[in-house]
Amino acid sequence: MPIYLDNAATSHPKPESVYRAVDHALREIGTSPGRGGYRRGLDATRIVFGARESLAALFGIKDSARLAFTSSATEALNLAIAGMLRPGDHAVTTTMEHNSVSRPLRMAEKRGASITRIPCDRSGFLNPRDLASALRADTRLIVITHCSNVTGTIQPIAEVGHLANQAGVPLLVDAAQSAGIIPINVESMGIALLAAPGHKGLLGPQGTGCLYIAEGLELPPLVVGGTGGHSSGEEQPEEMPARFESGTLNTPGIAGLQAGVEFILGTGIETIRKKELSLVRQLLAGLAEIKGITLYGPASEKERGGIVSFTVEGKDPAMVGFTLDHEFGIEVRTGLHCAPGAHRTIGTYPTGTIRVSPGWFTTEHEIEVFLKGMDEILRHATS
Ligand code: ALA
Repeated sequence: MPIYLDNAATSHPKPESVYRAVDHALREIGTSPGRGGYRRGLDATRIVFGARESLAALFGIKDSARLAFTSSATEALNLAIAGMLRPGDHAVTTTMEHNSVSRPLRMAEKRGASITRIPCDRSGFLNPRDLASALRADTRLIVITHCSNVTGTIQPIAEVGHLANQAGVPLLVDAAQSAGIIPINVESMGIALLAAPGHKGLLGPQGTGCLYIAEGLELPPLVVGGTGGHSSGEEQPEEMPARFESGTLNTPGIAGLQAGVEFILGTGIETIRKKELSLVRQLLAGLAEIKGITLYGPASEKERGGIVSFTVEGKDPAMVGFTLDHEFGIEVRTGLHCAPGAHRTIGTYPTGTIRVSPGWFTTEHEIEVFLKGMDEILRHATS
């Protein structure tokens, strides 16, 4: 088996309970949630309800009905950004965002919204003071990634949340690289909208995600249609979460997602974080010893999620990735990682970086093998 170090793209493998939950939902339940009143239909509804409750417990959400399932974090971010911004509105974001934030914002801009993009420092950090001075009377939204998918930089979300609450501006957090990896509490962090993918740190299958929408926030759905209830009405129902869940939900995916979240709750997010920190520390220390490697992002692992990005002097990141795969059986992601602004910020545009992202199932031995591989690649490069 190859050594998989691309958990920032999709976590793999999954806990056994995730595979079992998907299989059970697909094979034994197999029906649509919220539709049939027969017993298996109700079982499908219970799966979806249970998953909502598990996610709410993980993120400190008081009312799980405020959480809508989506097909991805990208869909959740599109729903939140398109729903919150109208022509003439202003939004604030950073230069470290993934395209799943910056492209919906660009689209809103083309429709008449204005966007302020706050430059981050070379380690990828936002200075909350810059954010405070960017807020205007017409600012309707702050959008920020919790953890950069390029550098792993963890932004000061609680501080940003405090500023946002003081200014009365909703804060939308892209938790693509933090959900299931770094503790998140929407209440204490002042998060009004939280977008998360199911297939990364939450250990669920691809094709799953969710959006938390705080009580009192009104936004239109992206997609309307059948919701299982209120069938006689011509208009989309107002109530959560049906308002944002038209069409048959991905029940097997959601069943797997719940099993992933339950695995996290059972293991403890602090335990998961501790293990990732130790692997990231090992990576940072090992790479720092290899001559010709430049590391990006915060120097301390404590200020990072489970991501380490680097470049190799005189070598295209794509070639290093190819060699790691073909000669050492190690899978990493190379290039721009769909976040060109982040690379402009840290100085690695346009070729990007080599990104290593361990996960819960990564071992110290696998990191050692990777470091040895890098050492060999560098020695060949200079011999
Ligand atoms: N956004 C994912 C990544 O960073 C796919 O790789």
